[in-house]
Amino acid sequence: MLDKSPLPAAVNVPNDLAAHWMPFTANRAFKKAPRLLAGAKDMHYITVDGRKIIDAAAGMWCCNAGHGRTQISSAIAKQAEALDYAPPFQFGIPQAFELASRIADLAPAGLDHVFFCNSGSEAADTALKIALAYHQINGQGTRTRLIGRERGYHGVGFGGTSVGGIVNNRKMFGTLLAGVDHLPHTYDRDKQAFSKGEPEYGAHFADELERLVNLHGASTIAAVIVEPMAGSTGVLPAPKGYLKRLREITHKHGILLIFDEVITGYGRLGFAFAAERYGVLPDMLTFAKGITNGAAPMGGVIVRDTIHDAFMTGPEHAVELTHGYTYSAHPLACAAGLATLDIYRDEKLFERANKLEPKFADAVMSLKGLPNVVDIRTVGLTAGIDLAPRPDLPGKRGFDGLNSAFHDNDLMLRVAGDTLALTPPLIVTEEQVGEIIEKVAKVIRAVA
Ligand code: PXG
Repeated sequence: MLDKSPLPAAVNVPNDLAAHWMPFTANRAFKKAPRLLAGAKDMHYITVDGRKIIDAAAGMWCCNAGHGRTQISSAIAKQAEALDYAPPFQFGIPQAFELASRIADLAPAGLDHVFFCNSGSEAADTALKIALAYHQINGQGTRTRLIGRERGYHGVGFGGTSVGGIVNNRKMFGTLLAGVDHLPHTYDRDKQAFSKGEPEYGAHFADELERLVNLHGASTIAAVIVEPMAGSTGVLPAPKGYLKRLREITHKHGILLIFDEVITGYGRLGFAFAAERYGVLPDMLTFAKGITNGAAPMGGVIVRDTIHDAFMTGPEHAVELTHGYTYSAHPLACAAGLATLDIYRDEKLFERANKLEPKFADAVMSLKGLPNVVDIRTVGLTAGIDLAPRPDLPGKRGFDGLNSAFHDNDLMLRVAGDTLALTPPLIVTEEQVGEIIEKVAKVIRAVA
């Protein structure tokens, strides 16, 4: 029951947790043993009871430059004073144009235009809608089918949920978008277990797209969307050669290729974007999270010049793409984005992640042999550690791990089912990697 009695005059912590229905959270368990945060600086969170928790999750894959970056918070404050809000339809702010140029500059050549929104989910839905609209104005309006991948995650909009491939995210929500199909996921534990970086085995999973083309006909398929590294499903790096092959097949059949780089963008894999790491040029690339270091909501789609230019026809007074959000290119998010990109550049954080990758991979692999560890995968500054599920209660071991980490080991990590995911800020030091791994080892033993 909601406690409506008046609160004491001064409280730091809400004394009633009922009203807030938390997203993607086990609400009842949380409210019995809350994990409440009050502050953050560099590599650490501070809990409401004053404990210092090392952040092995970059918040939620967002805070690549670490926490409490005053350069970003002062940019946001300054912007809020100068211009709180400006309508993004038919009006603009200089910062939005500057940020778009800088993002396009970071992206591989050819990806030159940025459409802003506020989250990864909106970015995925935006990219899918641009794909459909592009084919329509390009005289190929029969191309309406969207292809995702099993175990893919593209947020929670109807488009992203439809092309997504995580059953628990789909099964409660009806029939979703019509005409969607899925590639198989790329994970085969027997052939790939304990791979550092891209597994040797699995490029052929891309050939399944040929099968879908044979089934549906290329002229009905608009786009394929994949994460270069599937994050939410437990860190599945692309097998060697897989993305190149997907590019060849999409190209051959006139199908657009969309990389969802919401997680892999802004340094996570040691490059500005995974497209660069893999030398593959998609037609569109979505981003969010790291663009503002998590300090303000922002997402977007980077679009190939040819696709953008195809829209720039017709009478000049007419809107070219009937899509956008009240908060597209919000001034506070633009300010945060510009300050964040300055930090990434000045501190060479992408290169730093790249250099640290082999040591990080070795450190995580040292957990092999601990109880229930059935696989470990690493790529960039990210790792997934699969724990054998408890036969009676799948997901319970992972959930207990989350709690053991937070309550007993002063560690924040991400959990996907029974997989522990590590994805620390890119400022993490080698010593801190060691500290994180020691704590993770304790967590794994605690849930054995
Ligand atoms: N695409 C990808 C690849 C993502 O990882 C989204 C889209 C959606 O972004 P928004 O901003 O709408 O949430 C994501 C989000 C986890 C975890 O623990 C990952 C995400 C979100 C929450 C938790 O792995 N990714």
